[in-house]
Amino acid sequence: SNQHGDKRGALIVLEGLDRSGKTSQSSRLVKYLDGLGYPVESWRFPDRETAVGKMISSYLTNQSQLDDHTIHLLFSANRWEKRSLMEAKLKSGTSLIVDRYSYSGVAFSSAKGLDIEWCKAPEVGLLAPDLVVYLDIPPERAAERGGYGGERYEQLEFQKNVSQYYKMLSDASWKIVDASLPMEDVEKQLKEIVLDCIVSCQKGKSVSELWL
Ligand code: NYM
Repeated sequence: SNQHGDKRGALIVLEGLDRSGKTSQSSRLVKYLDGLGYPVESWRFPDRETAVGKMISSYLTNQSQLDDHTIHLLFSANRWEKRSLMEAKLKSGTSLIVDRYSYSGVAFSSAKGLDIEWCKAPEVGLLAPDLVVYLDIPPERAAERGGYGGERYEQLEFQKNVSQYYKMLSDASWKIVDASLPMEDVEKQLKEIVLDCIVSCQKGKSVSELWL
């Protein structure tokens, strides 16, 4: 039993290309849900604070070089090291809004040419999201948004390739939001979709595992 009457939290993942607005939208969502009195936390992957996360961060900022398979497994390990805390939070009634998850892992590595099934394998057994929201934006539009920050992967041609892999990974359960709309419109749609999910998880839907 937990302090929220045994109601579990929802695992909600935001996915999308770089500069699709995930980070701004996730902080708006957390403020909104918090205001409504729902226990909620904002998470992101990679989590650059852990030892593994520091290796990932140094790779992304071009301070280190790693084989494509190696960095893929580090991204996955970075999710595995958070799995038990994630489960505990959900069970205690806290919902998590997660900026990127396994879908980023598979889409970005597959876009480099790694086999998609090989990429999915280390994700098997991680917690399955209750909801995946895809912030859909044409790669060209995303690239126009104040430019990229200069990290690895932040290049138009590569992002086009990533978007193809996201399309392959998506299924009918994903909620696709047009992320080229004004921020306020995206925000409004997200609030509705996410609130619905939190309410339905409270009704007792159990937590499942990847890969679905
Ligand atoms: N990325 C992120 C991956 O390649 N694999 C993963 O598993 C995850 C979680 O890292 N370009 C890529 C996508 C981004 C980059 O993410 C860093 P962010 O959201 O910019 O910190």
